[in-house]
Amino acid sequence: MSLDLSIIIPAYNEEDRIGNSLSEILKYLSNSDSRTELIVVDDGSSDKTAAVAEEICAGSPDIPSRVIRYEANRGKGFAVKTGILAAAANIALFSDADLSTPIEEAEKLIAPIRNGEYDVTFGSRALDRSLIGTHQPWRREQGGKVFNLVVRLMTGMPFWDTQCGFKAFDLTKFRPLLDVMKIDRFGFDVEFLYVSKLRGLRLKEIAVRWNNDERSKVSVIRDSVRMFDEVRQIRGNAKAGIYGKTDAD
Ligand SMILES: Nc1nc2c(ncn2[C@@H]2O[C@H](COP(=O)(O)OP(=O)(O)O)[C@@H](O)[C@H]2O)c(=O)[nH]1
Ligand SMILES: [Mg+2]
Repeated sequence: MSLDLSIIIPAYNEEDRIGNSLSEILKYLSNSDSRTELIVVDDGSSDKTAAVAEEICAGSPDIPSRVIRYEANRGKGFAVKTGILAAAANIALFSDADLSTPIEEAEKLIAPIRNGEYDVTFGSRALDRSLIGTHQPWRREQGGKVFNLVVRLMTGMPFWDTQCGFKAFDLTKFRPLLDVMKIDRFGFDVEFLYVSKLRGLRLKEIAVRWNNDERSKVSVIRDSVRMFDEVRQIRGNAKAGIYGKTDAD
């Protein structure tokens, strides 16, 4: 049976949240006629994330699912890339393990890819702020705006929210680009979008609902410093020609 969609959930120390989220996704899938597989990537968790995920998945044997696990924590970017390499469908969606963007929003991202209109679609909290129910803490939200401004200035990309944990890809076009992707932690989203754009894929930022779950795993200081450094690396890689050339070059 061929699959229409692979849903990828990167997960790091998510034993408290992932059970509910996977149950919701499985319920959503059992009510839809899309043939979808669910791939959980346990990013070197030190808790029972993988065991919880396996147990929930085993409860829905009709829906193809698997849990991939590796021992060392490598970062969300590495986890998402691992999921993309394992995906069997031609379209993949990744979502944060806390479902801050409800899984019902998936169709907004997938339909434009299925229709052949776009190659990469990504959720945005900046285009229609009325869709945000629970906001991130004030500092985090302001930090996010500053980060996106820096991304715009440093990469020239015209997007307003590169960091929402809800993105979809035409894998026939996107998977070949993974070879040049270098960023393994939270800056990976910027590299995904930057390289996709550079290599001529069609990108679309799409307003989605968002209800922040306050049990964040992000360490504001450590992860912000890393993310700014990753954006700097992306710019350096671009200048060094690591991402390949555009037609204009
Ligand atoms: N913090 C963190 N999250 C990771 C890592 N690898 C994968 N993730 C996943 O990245 C997603 C976003 O994390 P979350 O704490 O919800 O971020 P926030 O909502 O932006 O504060 C979740 O699905 C995490 O489980 C990692 O190394 N560190
Ligand atoms: Mg979250």
